[in-house]
Amino acid sequence: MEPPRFQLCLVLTRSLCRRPPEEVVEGAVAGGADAVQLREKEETPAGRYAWGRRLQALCRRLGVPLIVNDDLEVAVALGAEGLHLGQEDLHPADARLLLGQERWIGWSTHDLEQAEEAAETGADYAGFGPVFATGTKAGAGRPRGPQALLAARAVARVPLLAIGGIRPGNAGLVPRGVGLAVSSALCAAEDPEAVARALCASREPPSPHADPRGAGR
Ligand code: TZP
Ligand code: MG
Repeated sequence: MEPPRFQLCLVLTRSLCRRPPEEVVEGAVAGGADAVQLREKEETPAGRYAWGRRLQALCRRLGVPLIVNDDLEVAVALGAEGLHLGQEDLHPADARLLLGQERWIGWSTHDLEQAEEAAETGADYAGFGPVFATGTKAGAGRPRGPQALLAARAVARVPLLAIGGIRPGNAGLVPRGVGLAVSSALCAAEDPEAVARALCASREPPSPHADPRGAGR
């Protein structure tokens, strides 16, 4: 399978959502999100699966892939398009044995060594972060910053997704060619579509007619 080149992945946790989660998904996708990750750390596998069924139906209707965080069994049971694993989860090479070649595996990385190693694990893409300070992930550690992301981009041989504290005001600091994975800025938004639109606009080269002072935060 071709590695995924996501522009904006909505990392969806229902407890963070200000609006009904389905509306967050619809808004984010309307604003340019091209993938959804189901991230429900507090759920039981049964609860994750039940929510996953509903979320998957919505993602299919909207035409975006669903990636399941952490839970290989739920990813397999759903037939989700992908599985996202952290450093303390099953190793991507082991997950691959069960998941097969037709599903994407993402791997969270936090330093250059891991970013470089991602391709060897068989991961199809790598997250890198936290780039900025985040309150969403307990123990995420110090922000790595955009410079580290730039260095990670240079050594990773898989597509990279920046994660951690990304919002419209700082997304422009994420280097070109690196996608965005965003949770709270989208989930907690009053208007997820507008936030997604602003995040995606940060991925585009500046228009020659743009106001040089920039727009928005
Ligand atoms: N991994 C590193 S930071 C983070 C994860 C899952 C949380 C991202 O959430 P937010 O709210 O976009 O900072
Ligand atoms: Mg995990």
